[in-house]
Amino acid sequence: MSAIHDEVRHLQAPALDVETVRADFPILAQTVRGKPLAYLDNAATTQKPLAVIEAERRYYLEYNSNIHRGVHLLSQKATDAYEAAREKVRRFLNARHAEEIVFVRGTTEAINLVAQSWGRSQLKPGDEIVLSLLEHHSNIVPWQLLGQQTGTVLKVAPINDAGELMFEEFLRLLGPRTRLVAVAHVSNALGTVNPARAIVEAAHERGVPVLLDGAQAAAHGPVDVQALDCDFYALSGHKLYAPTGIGVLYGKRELLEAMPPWQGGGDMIRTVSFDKTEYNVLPHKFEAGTPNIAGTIGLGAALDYVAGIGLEAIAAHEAELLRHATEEARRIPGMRLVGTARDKAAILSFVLEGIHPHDVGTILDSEGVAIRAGHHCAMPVMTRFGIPGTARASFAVYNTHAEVDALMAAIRKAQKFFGR
Ligand code: C6P
Repeated sequence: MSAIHDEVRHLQAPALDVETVRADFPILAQTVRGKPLAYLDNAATTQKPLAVIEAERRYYLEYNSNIHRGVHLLSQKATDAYEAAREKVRRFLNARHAEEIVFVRGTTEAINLVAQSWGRSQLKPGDEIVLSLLEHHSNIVPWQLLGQQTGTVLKVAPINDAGELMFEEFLRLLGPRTRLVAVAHVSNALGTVNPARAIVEAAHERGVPVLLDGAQAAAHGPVDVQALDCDFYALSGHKLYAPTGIGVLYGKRELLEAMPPWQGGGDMIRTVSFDKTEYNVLPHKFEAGTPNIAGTIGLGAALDYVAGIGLEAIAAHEAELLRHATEEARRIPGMRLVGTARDKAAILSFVLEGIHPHDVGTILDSEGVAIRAGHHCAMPVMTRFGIPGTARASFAVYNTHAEVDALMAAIRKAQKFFGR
């Protein structure tokens, strides 16, 4: 993975005992349509380890209560666990301050928050936001909505045939009206790792802040927001072994402090009268209403779990799975990889000649192999390659060589079924 992840490859990552890891995920030990499940849809969402399920269960069984409100013991316990999770996220991202960590529903909400709070308060008609062609719809549509509200304009950096950002073209788009760069750290459709550090450096040289969409990066290698020096970083817990409905917006403190709240309600205020409301301090200013307390505690447990294995070890394991899968894929006539960037995360997107990706997905499912098929909420990427969609296998810490082999066997079966 990217500049920071490059270093990872050279570290002597401790070997990962995948069978021990799998024992933490009982859901994997099932058969699907009479075949052992090979769950290769991790870019959509990962499975949850027992430690995460247990953390949520314990919260509901032992100290379910609202936070930041009650003087009673259960509320204090819930508040402590919630704020402890914030500190775990701070450590995970190596953020400077815990107030820079805002809990949101996921990456989508994080980006919408920046668009509606920072964007709406800062930007003027004709101001430009630079994206890449690799973006997920969650990093396109919020900026289009902002454009309708404020008159801002999108500029889109192209990608080459390998699915890599064309860096020179990207640089050319940074002009006097550029106010923000918002790009994926890792592409969900192709697995391309963007040169995040170089993007930030180039943007900062021109005084432009950068938002990184880390939805597909955070589970696959260490992320250090201080080393990246990005201004905003968005991620989803559910792609990181945590529950659904919880995610994170990291923002540099001075930026978050200058931003107005985007939702009003309880917890985000200090005083309210009908004449005037005084807002709460960071990060509570952005956390209106009762949050996903159980999910946040679950996210904290997931980060502990990942730290226990080590992100370097996870990155090395997944790199090996991707290497094996890529090598095997190249042996299959009629199978074409879409996205062959030099720097790729744990995603194998492909098309089979003459077979619609949805049909590929259906046949693979009948073999117990779970993948995603379609445009992956990245339609501009599909348009760029002139295809309706791809079949996408995506790997996680618990996947095995045998599962990659099951994927390849199922692909050959699909080809046979369709007479290819
Ligand atoms: N991609 C996939 O199968 P949410 O839905 O808010 O947790 O994440 C949105 C999102 C934003 N950016 C990127 C790069 C993403 O990959 C995703 C989610 C899933 O690829 C579901 S569409």
